[in-house]
Formats: sequence, C-alpha cells, structure tokens
Amino acid sequence: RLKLSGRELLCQLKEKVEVTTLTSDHQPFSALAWAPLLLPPQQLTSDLGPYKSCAVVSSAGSLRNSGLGKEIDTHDAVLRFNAAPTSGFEKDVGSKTTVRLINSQVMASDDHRFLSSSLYSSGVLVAWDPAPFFSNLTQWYNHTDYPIFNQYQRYRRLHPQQPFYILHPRLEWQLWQRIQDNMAEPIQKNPPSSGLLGTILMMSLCEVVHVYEFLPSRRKTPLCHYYQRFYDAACTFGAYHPLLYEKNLVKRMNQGSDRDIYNHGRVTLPGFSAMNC
Ligand code: NCC
Repeated sequence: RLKLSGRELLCQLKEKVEVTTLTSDHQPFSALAWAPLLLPPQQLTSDLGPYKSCAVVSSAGSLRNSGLGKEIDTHDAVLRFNAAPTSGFEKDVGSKTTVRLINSQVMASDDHRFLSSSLYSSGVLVAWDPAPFFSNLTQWYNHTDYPIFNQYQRYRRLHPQQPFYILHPRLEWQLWQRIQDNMAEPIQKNPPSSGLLGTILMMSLCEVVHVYEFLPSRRKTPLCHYYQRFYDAACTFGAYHPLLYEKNLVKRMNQGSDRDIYNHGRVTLPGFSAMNC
C-alpha cells in the first residue's frame, strides 16, 4: 500500500469529500410540506464566509488551563461542538462562536434542553446524524439514529431567525472512506466524530484552519471535556467513532510544527480554496 504524503491526503479530501447541506431541492425533502418552509434555501458554503482564518475548538479536557482563549478569538470565525460552553471558560477557549456543530443525540436528549437552553442561541447551527452506511437520503430519513428532523422543525419554529443547517450525510461516509483507504487495518463502520466533520466544514469556508486540542498537547489528560468533571480516556482515543484514525490522518496533514501540537495543541490545515492540487 502506497502511503500518501500530507499534501496528497489534503488533495484527496478536496477532490473526494463534498460539504453539502440539505435544501428542499433534495429528495425526499422536495415532497415534504415542512421542508421548503424550514430548510435554508441555499448551501451553508454559499451563505457563510469565505474567511481568512478559522479556529476549530475541540471539547477536550486538555484545553483546561491552556490560556488559548485570546488566540482563538483572533480568528475570523470559530467553530465549537455540541454542548461546549464559552461562559466561564473564556480564558482557555475564547468567547466567539461563529458556528456550532451538534450531533443529533444532543438535539434529542432531555439533559441538553436543546430547544430552550441559551447555549445554542449564538452563531450558526449545523446538525448531523449518523446515517446508515452509504444510504440515500430517503433511507436515512426513515431510519435516523436520533429524531433529528422532529427536533430540527421544533427548533426552527421556536428560533426562526437563527440560521440552522443540516449536513448531507454523504459527507460522513466519504470522509470515512478517506480514513479507511489510508489505513492498513479495517476500521469500525461508524461515522467520524464531530471533530473531524467540523474541521472539514471549516476547510471549505476558510483559507487557513487552526484546530485546537484535537491532537492532544502536553496537557493531555483523561478529563473528557474542559467543561465537565468526567474522566474517560475513550473521549480522546475513541470507542464508537474511529477517533484514533481520524487523529492519525490529521497528524499527517498538519502543516504546522510538532512543537505547536506539543505546546498549544494546535494543528494548521490549509482551506480547500488555498490548495493547489
Ligand atoms: O465529546 P464531544 O463529541 O462533544 O466532543 C467534540 C469533539 O471534540 C473532540 N474531542 C473531545 C474530547 C476529547 N477528550 N478529545 C477530543 O478530541 C472529538 O473530535 C469530538 O468529536 C461527537 O463527536 O459529537 C461527540 O459527542 C459526544 C456527546 O454526544 C456530546 O458531547 C453531547 O453530550 C459523544 N459522547 C457520548 O456519546 C457519550 C462523543 O462520543 C462524541
């Protein structure tokens, strides 16, 4: 098996992975009464950006005491995940939120109070749901992992002014295929984590993307999230998601130095528009 260079991996991603969001032009949504009223008429990538520099802030416990907040906020756009807060953690993670990427479990579980919590009210929301392996939209619509569409409709009716997109699930499996094709061993058939999905999303909007504490720094810790007292090494290494393989791929694509990873947990990736393939 040929081992691709970082540049080659980046070009593969640019060529083979499509960052698409759902519109009512897609089947089966064209035939559903709610879809043209609630889904955005345009693609996320045509509504947002392009940005010069972007930050992707993982939720890792190693962000604690990082002091990275100021640096993160200097970016033109900042992406955060799921229920990760900024309030009370500004010193370490900053306060700007341009995009929040949430999985369908967060939308559906009672603990997160997705419909009412103010945590979700700033920035652009983007949701995703683990779709069956290479299914079409209709198959997925009938078998979502969590009730993403019910919750989406409810949220949109309560917060009609906030932009809210749903990722086309094709992205999950195109990305999964990039990971599998570049690993020697078979990986679990589960979609990549929000972390990798959000990184690719920002690579399609920005010239340069800095990803924080996706590859752990010297602050590496079994603490799962910077915002919760919960310890589990699987948060960093993965169980359901092929997280270790995702991290291996990002390590190979990193254009920054190993020092940046070690000291700041910082990876530097070029945006798709800035790449010469
Ligand atoms: O934990 P989670 O992810 O919300 O974290 C967002 C992304 O940050 C990266 N991360 C996180 C913690 C850590 N120690 N190291 C990391 O590298 C990962 O890239 C991760 O994707 C998810 O991917 O959506 C996930 O969501 C949680 C959970 O649903 C939400 O936090 C809401 O509570 C999942 N946890 C469980 O299902 C128990 C997690 O597996 C993946």
